[in-house]
Amino acid sequence: MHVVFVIGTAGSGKSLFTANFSLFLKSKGIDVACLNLDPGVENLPYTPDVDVRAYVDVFQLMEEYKLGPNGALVAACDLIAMQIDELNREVDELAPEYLIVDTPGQMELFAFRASGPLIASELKGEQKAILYLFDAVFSNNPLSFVSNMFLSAAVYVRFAIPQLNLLSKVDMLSPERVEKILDWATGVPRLEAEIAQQLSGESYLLSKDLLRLINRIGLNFSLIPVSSTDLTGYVDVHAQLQRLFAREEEESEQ
Ligand SMILES: Nc1nc2c(ncn2[C@@H]2O[C@H](COP(=O)(O)OP(=O)(O)OP(=O)(O)O)[C@@H](O)[C@H]2O)c(=O)[nH]1
Ligand SMILES: [Mg+2]
Repeated sequence: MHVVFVIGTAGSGKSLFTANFSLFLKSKGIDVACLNLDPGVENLPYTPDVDVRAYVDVFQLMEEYKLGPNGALVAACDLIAMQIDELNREVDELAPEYLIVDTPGQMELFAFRASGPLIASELKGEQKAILYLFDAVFSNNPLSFVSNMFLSAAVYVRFAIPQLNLLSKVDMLSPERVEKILDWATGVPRLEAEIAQQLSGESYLLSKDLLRLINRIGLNFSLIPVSSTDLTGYVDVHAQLQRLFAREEEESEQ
């Protein structure tokens, strides 16, 4: 089983991507299941095959422990980690080829607390990958783009799972803007030049240093442009996932 975690900032398109990418894989004859890990979501654009909301009720937590919405979400994510055997049992029964995992809207809940990486490592699956979504609208300026690179790098460091970076919602920008962002992703000097144009003094030096640091870590930020309304880029995401899983398999056999 291939497990694919879909992670990204709030509203970056995780749930719609989960919905449509799973339909895309099904149309290729692949057996797919969707797991919803977002305990606070009210409406989903797909029917999850496994749903954490069956195990934790955010509204009940708010009532019972007198928590606010964020406190209840934090508690819910920690409780999910305790239900991992149940989730694995449900997934085992389905035994899909691909399990697409839609993660909580508030990325920090999943990525930066202990429960997220624990859930990711305890979920069964021979091979795992993360798809990190760069929201195109939120990346449409060099400084926001660098912030997103940092978030993506932080996710990579937290999970230590092979990761692909996607530029989501590309239909919301002009093709020229999309090209520009894709170009920043692979050309740090060009991104640096844009930052130099927009900033000066301390802010410029700090951003430049941060960017060089990310570059030195050697992460690959080349982005796969996707749109979940036009369904563009899905073929590429699937191809790159297959390559990534094949590489993992080869490495595990060595
Ligand atoms: N135009 C456009 N809109 C999109 C795309 N993907 C998602 N959206 C819209 O963006 C909004 C947020 O999408 P979701 O899929 O709910 O994003 P999410 O990351 O799951 O959001 P949270 O879980 O609330 O953080 C919805 O209104 C979607 O219809 C896309 O590719 N293009
Ligand atoms: Mg969502």
